[in-house]
Amino acid sequence: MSNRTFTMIKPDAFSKGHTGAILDKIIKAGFRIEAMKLTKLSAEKAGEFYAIHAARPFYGELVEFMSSGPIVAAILEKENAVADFRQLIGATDPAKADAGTIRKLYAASVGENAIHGSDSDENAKIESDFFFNMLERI
Ligand code: 3AN
Repeated sequence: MSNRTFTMIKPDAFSKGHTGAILDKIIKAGFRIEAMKLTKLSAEKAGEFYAIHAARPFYGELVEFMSSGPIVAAILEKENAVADFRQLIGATDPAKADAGTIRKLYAASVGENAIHGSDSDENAKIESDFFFNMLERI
């Protein structure tokens, strides 16, 4: 699964109409879209996806936000995908994100931060499998 990462355009960025601009940046940065879907997480599914953060004080807020509206989920392919994509999206807190990164451009706060990117090859595979089956990959 190396050379692949998983992303979600989060409900804040989707509802503000940033999906097209964000996908354009991702493609221009050299990522190939291997699978993609517009979907909406139930609170139960969002809770499952973020189960690793269940003990964190912001977990309830995170689950509520991630199930509040449509998201775009995708599997992306590129050499060194996980690290390169984390660089493209910028720091979790948009105030600390580098100029030109997706979070700097489109995120409002650490909670509503526009986009998700897997933090390891292992999590990229787990997260991709959470959203997509084999037949949905191109
Ligand atoms: P990243 O998404 O950059 O890997 P994580 O894994 O630390 O960041 O956090 C996962 C998600 O939890 C973040 N994308 C963000 O939406 C949310 N989050 C992280 N820290 C906070 C916080 N202090 N308050 C609210 N939400 C947070």
